Amino acid sequence: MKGLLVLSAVFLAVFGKEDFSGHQVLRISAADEAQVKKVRELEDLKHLQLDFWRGPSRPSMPIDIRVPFPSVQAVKVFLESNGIKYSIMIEDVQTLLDEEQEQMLAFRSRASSTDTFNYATYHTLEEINQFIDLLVAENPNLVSKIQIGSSYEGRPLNVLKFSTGGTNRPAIWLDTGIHAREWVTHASGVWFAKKIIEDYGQDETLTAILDSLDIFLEIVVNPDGYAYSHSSNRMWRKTRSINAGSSCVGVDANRNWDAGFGLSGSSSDPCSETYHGEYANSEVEVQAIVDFVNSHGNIKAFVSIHSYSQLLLYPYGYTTARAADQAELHELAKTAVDNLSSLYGTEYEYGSIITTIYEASGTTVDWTYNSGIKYSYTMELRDTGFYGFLLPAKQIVPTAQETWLALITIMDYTLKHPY
Ligand code: O2S
Ligand code: ZN
Repeated sequence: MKGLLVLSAVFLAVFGKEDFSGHQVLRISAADEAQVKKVRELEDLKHLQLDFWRGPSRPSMPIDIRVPFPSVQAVKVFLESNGIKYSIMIEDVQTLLDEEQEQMLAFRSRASSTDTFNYATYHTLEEINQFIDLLVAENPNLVSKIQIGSSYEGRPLNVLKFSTGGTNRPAIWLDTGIHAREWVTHASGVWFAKKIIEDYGQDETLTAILDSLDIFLEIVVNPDGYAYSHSSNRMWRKTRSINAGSSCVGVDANRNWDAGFGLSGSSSDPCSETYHGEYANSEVEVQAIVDFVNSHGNIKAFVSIHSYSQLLLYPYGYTTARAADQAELHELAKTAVDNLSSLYGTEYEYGSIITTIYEASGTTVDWTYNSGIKYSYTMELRDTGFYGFLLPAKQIVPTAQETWLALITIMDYTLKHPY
C-alpha cells in the first residue's frame, strides 16, 4: 500500500495530473441511523480509496462519495445488498474536469486591470495573486496587502485590508479557500474584493460599514493545496505538509484549530481527509490566522467560507452545548439566508454545525467564537450536490452575488450591534 502511494506520487510528479476517468460520485440516501452506520463501514475499507465529498451525517442529509473506477462495482453491490438507496450524482468525474479545463483555457488571459479581469472563470494561484496586486495598485487609498506569513511550501499568505482610516478599528474577517478543492470559494473571494471597491461611496450600506469598520479578506488560505489542486489533483482538500512516519500528505486545516482539537469529528489518521494534524495550530496557515486575530484584538465578525451544501452555520461543531449567543446567531443567520435567497431563490439551511451538518472538531469558527468573536459563521456555498466541488464556472458570479447579500447582512448587523 505504502509502495503504491509512493509510486503514484512519483507518477504524478513525472506525468502530471491525477486522472479521474470512470470515477463516479454516488449520492446515498440512508433511510435511518442503522443505514448511516452501514455506510460508515465503507470509510474503514481503505483499499476502496473512497473520497467522502459529504457526510455521513444525519439520515436526512444525502451522503456523496467519489468512488474510483475499480471500486464502483463493489460499492454498488455493498449498497444494494444492504438495501441502501443511491443514485449516480456524477457519471464520470473526468468529463467534468475536462470541461472545466477547456473553459479555463478558453478564457485565460492576463488581465491588465481589475475591470478587464474575468470574474466568470476559475483562476490559478498566480492569476489570483496578480489580481490582488492590481486591485491594490488601482486603489491604494482603500485597500492594502498584508502578508500574515508563509505557507508550508513557502508561498505568501496574503490578506487584503480594506480600510478608510483610523487605527485598529473594529474589523470583519472573511476567508475563502481553506479547503483547496472548493474552487467556487476562491473565485467568490476575488469577486467580493472587487465588489467592496466598486460599492464604496456608491452603496449606502457598504459605505457605512467601511466608514467605521475594517474588512480583512484572505482569498487563498491554503495556497499550497490550491496550487496542487491545479497542478496535480483537482480533488485535493488538505494542506501539503509532510506527516512524519506516513506517506500521506496534508492536514485538514478545518480540524486543526484549538477548539475541541482531536475530539471525534476529526481523524488521527494522516491518510484521512479530516486528519487533524499532530497538534492544534500545527499548520502554519492556521497559526498565521491565529496570530493575526490575537494580535489584532478587535475582530468582531469572522466568516469562513467553504463549499458545498448551501448552509450558514454557527458554533459549535465539537459539542452539542449551545453557544451562549445561539439565539442571536440563529436570528441573524435567518435574516442572512433570507436575503441571500431573495436574489435567485437559492435555498440555504442554517443552524449550529453539529446539528445541521455533522460533528466536526477543531474547526475555525469554534475557535474564533471561543476567542470572543461573537459573530462567527461558516458558510457552505453552492450547490446541494449536482456538481458538488465541480461547480461550472458560469455559476461563479451568481454564487458570489447571492453570498454577498448574506455577508452584507452579517457585516451591517455587526456595525449596528457593537460589543
Ligand atoms: O468538513 C468541513 O470542514 C465542512 C465544514 C465544517 C464546519 C463542518 C466544510 S468542507 C463544508
Ligand atoms: Zn470545506
